[in-house]
Parts: sequence; structure tokens; C-alpha cells
Amino acid sequence: MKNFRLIVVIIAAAMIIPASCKPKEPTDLTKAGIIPRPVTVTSTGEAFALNSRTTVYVDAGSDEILKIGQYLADRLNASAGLDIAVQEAQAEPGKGSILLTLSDAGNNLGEEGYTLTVTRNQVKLAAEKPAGLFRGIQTIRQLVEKDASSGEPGSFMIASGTITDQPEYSYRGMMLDVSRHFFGVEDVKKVIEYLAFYKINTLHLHLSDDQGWRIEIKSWPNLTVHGGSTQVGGGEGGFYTQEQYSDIVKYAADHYITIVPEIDMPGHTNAALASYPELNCNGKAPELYTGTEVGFSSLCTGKEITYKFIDDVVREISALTPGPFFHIGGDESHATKVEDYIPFINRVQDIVEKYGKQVIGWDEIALATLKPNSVAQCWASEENALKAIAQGAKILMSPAKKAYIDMQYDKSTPLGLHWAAYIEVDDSYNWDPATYIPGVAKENIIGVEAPMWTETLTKLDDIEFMMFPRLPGIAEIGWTPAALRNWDEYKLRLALHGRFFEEMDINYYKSPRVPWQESK
Ligand code: TNX
Repeated sequence: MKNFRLIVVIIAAAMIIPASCKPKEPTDLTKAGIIPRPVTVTSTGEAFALNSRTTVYVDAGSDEILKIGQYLADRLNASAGLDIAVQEAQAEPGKGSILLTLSDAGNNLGEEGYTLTVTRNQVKLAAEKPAGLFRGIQTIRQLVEKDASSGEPGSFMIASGTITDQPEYSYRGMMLDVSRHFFGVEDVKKVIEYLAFYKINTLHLHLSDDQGWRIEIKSWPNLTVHGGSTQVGGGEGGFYTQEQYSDIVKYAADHYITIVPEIDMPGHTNAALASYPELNCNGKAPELYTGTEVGFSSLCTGKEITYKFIDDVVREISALTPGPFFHIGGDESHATKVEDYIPFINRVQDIVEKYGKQVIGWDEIALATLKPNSVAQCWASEENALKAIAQGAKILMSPAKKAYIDMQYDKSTPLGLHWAAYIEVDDSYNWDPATYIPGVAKENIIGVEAPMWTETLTKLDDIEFMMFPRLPGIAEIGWTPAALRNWDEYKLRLALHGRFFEEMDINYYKSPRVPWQESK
């Protein structure tokens, strides 16, 4: 009898309280698997119910914010099979709404910070800038989970509580080498989508190297006609027309990602040298190159035509690039004498400045006289890093032993190289940019970048396999304060991301060091 009364009470309660608002399992926002880990999270133990009746409201009168709202709705609808609509908020939106707003964000959230407040009735995302809203909607995407307590298919929930979040470093990037093997616009767009999910804000494109020149330069057309016609292994190569490059830039901007174009010089230039004999000191064009050696080519630093060439290339690419940086390479110039290298880099810095851009170069550029706003990308030499900061320049951290995501995970990895190290997922996570090089402190560093060289990578699947699961960790290093990061806690969150990799159809490396959850 007692049991019977209890059952009646339970059934009655179940009828009054919609199941989706009162999940059986208590929710805990602090246990949600958000990557990068947010700066502060507090849980209130309830949940917001998400279903096709949910509406995304945005501040009225802003196309930009409307687009961000639509992006969120599109992604939720695609991954959860929902039919969420987006509307401009007229009055204070009511129950069941997700509100994106630039008001009441509080102060000091900066360009990319946001606050997220989730109650049973509403999700409110506030930021000072649209970029902050865009970063915040990635958090929302990662928080949505199936509501196990509801029998209804199409019932999802978001754990309740508050998140206040902003990045530790302003530059969080990945580099993609499209020269050794060429990757078309659609592949690059996929990479941009993956980066956005982890709040990465920069994609550096390595657009030229010995094996291929990959961007149309109207004043030097043979660069792509001839110089873009092959790749490592002798395949057909390819290049972006200026229109296609602009399309990538625009797609990246729609994801609040800045494109950094790189034209590597004075070394790594065989494709250009093969296309124009006059760029060679002996006036003779070498053959195209499809191997993987480095350090054998050099622009002729003593010829005036070399600087006319660079001026044209920097001018045309800068005109298509809204971001602040132009990457001049500068690495492994073993075929250029150092007494030629230094004045060359100095002069190229002036050209880049003339077209309104800031120089980034691989750490070797610190041998030259750096402009105070130039950035040395540290991949190998600690000495160069110290030389750069002694000149007042800033550092972008890409130490090859940690951040090179073209390195093999271990001896059995079928793709990648291992000249720097084998880099398992914990190795790529366990380091701190601000303590990695003695003498280089946090205030010297603009951020971190994970380079993806593609000597051994021929298709998007290969890129995915090397990116995942290491890239999320690099993203967290750039976003989350070092004091909040530790591998044993991170690996549990990373394990939860297996479901996102599967949803996005990402070909990832199932590292044995991560306790992956069986997919439900
Ligand atoms: C070194 S890292 C290079 C690249 C190669 C890479 C392969 C750097 C600045 N230069 O030319 O592709 O190693 O891991």
C-alpha cells in the first residue's frame, strides 16, 4: 500500500514537472567536457531543456549578431536533428530561449571573452564584442547533451550555472602547409570549421615552398602556371586563384579567424626559381622539385629584380588580406650566406611595412634587425628567441618538440615525420609557453601555433588524423591559464570529445593514453 502511494506521487510529479526540465541525473556544469577549459565555471545543478521549440534570440538590428545566432542554430540543428529558429529579440525573451547579446556583458571581457548564464528557463550569452559571442557559442555547442531522463527523442539539455571566460593569449593558431601537398578550398574550409570549434583564431597558410607556389600573383603569372604544377611525389599540385584565396579569407572571417599568409624566403623558393630564371643568380631556372629535402634553394639576394618580385608579391597578397600579419618565412636558409641573409630580411621587413602589415618570420629572422612590432615564430632555436626579445620583438611559440602536429604520435604512426620527436597527445599538451624557454616570459609571447607540415599528408583525412586529438590541447594551451591545466583532468574532457569527432566525421587517432568513452 505504501509502495502504491509512493508510485502515485511519483507519477503525479512526473506529469506536473516536464521531464526535460528536471533531469533524473543531476547535471553539473563543472563536469562538462568543455575544451578549452573556461576560466571560471559554477554549477547550479539544474538544466535548460533544448528541443525544437527552443528559439535563439539575438540583439535586434545587427546583421553580424544575427549571423552568429544562425550559425549556432544551424550547428545545433545539424548535430541534434532539431529545428531551432532564430529571431531578433523585441522584448525580454521568455522561457525556452537562448539569448545572444552585446549588452550586460560586464567589463574586461576583451575582444573574445564572454559570460554564459544557464538557468532552467534561459541560456544567456553576453559579450562585449561579436567575436566573444562567436567563441561563446562554441561553448554552448559543446554543452548540449542528450536528456537521458526524457523518453522523447529530440530532447537535449544544457547543465545550468555560470561561465565567465576569456583567452590567455591573443594569438591561437594552426599552420597548414599547402605547398608540399596542395589542399583545395573545400578542405581548408573544413579545417577552419574544426579550428572554430576549439576557439582558435588564426590560420597561417604556408603558401610557397620548394615544391609548389600556391597563390596566383597577377604580375608574375608563371609562379602558379609552372611553379604550382606539381607537389611532393610528383602529383599535379594546384593553387588558389586570388578569388579563391579571398573566399578562404572571407570564410575564415565568418568564423572569427584571421588568415596569415606566408611566402617563405629567401630559402624554400625552388618553385619560384623554377618559374622565373631571372630570380636566380646564374640566370638559369632549376627543374621543379618534388622531393622532401630542405635548405638547398635561395632567391638571389644581390639582384634588384628580387626585391621588385617580393614587392609585387607582398603588395598583391596584402591587398587581399585584412589581417595584420604577413609571414616572410626565413627558415632554413642554408643556401644563403648569413651576411646576405641579414640585409635581405631587413629589406623585406621594410617592404612588408610599406604595405601596412606586420612581419612574422621563423625564429631565424632574429639574426636580422627586427622591427619592434615584428614577431619571431620559435620552432627550434632558444638563442634566436632571446635575440628577438632583446630587440623588443614578440614571440609566437611553436616549439617543434611539442607543437608540431606533423610529428608522429609514436613509432607505429603511419603518417608524419619524427625528426623533432614522437609527440603523443599528452606530450603535446604538457607544456607552458611562458616557461618553455628560460628568459622568455609571458609578456614576450603573443600566443601559440601548431604547424602542420604536409610532406607525408596527401588528403583531408590525413590532416584530421594528425590534428585530432592534439589540436584541442594546443587550443587549450593558448586559451586557458596554465594554473587551470593538468593532463589527468584534461584527458577526461578530451575523452568526451570522441563524440564530437564522430559527429563531425573526423578521422582521429584513438590514443591509448585517453580513456575514450564508448559511443552511445
Ligand atoms: C622544418 S619548421 C621546416 C619545414 C619542414 C618541417 C617538417 C620549419 C620552419 N621548417 O620546412 O616541412 O621541418 O617537420
